[in-house]
Amino acid sequence: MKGLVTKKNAGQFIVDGQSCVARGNLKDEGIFVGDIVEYDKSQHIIEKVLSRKNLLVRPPLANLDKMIIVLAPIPKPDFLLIDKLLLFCQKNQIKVVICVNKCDILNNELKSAIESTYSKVAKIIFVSAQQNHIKPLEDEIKGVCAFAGQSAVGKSSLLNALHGEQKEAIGELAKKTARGRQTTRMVSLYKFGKGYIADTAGFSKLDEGLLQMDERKLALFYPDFAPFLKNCEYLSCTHTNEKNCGVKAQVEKGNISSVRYENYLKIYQGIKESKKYEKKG
Ligand SMILES: Nc1nc2c(ncn2[C@@H]2O[C@H](COP(=O)(O)OP(=O)(O)O)[C@@H](O)[C@H]2O)c(=O)[nH]1
Ligand SMILES: [Mg+2]
Ligand SMILES: [Zn+2]
Repeated sequence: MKGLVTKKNAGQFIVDGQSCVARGNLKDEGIFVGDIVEYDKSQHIIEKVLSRKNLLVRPPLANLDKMIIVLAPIPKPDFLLIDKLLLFCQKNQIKVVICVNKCDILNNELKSAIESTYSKVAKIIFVSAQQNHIKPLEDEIKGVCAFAGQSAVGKSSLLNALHGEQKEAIGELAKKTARGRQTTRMVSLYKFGKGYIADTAGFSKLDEGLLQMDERKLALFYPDFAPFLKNCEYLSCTHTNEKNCGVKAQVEKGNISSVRYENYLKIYQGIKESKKYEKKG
């Protein structure tokens, strides 16, 4: 039988609603929530973990299909963080939707700023957890989904709104070990409509080191730069200081968002610097 791991706790796994343990030759640490496993239904034993399309470390979650990047008018949107999250998803075959929460207090100026920055990059939806206007979000839950975004944008509120009455102890899952040490926060998956949603409000930070990419390849992960890369004079153009750069030309014309481009330069520099640290050890 194949099944999905939806919960993990102290050597116990929930696979398709059944409590299972891992066969002796499998390490518990090698099985994650989100894993598809082969298991013996009658003996409640996990036999094998199938290959994953991605694995996130913090919070620990395998096979993420879609990241819901939440932003809001308050706190002021951190477009650099959003761009890093978008890159991370592009690189790890994770679909994204940009979910603008608190649309009850959203003004037109910010709405158009968000749209002009991201409409060529991702689908944008507008919701309000407070007013229970969450239908556009419900429609996006397919496969394994998880929230990301700055603190206080309303990730927990949206999760609660989705859960409705069947509210779980969201946010209270941090557990102490017997030794009193704080363990990594456990993630669980909850069935929701056609998919699952992770009860995590993680992914609020992302260091360039985590992106683990070659800064010279960075632009290849920008769908909004893609149509113009062929206009660069040099094949090896990094779109930073070169003359006759197709990307820079379109930033000047307003066809590429200058916010996206400025952040591109920061991330480019950030990746270079994170590599210097790695070399120094
Ligand atoms: N006006 C408004 N406030 C909201 C909305 N959703 C959440 N909030 C408020 O935003 C604050 C942060 O919400 P929370 O869910 O804890 O954010 P998280 O840190 O991303 O999990 C709380 O005070 C919520 O009441 C909304 O749709 N509209
Ligand atoms: Mg929260
Ligand atoms: Zn260029």
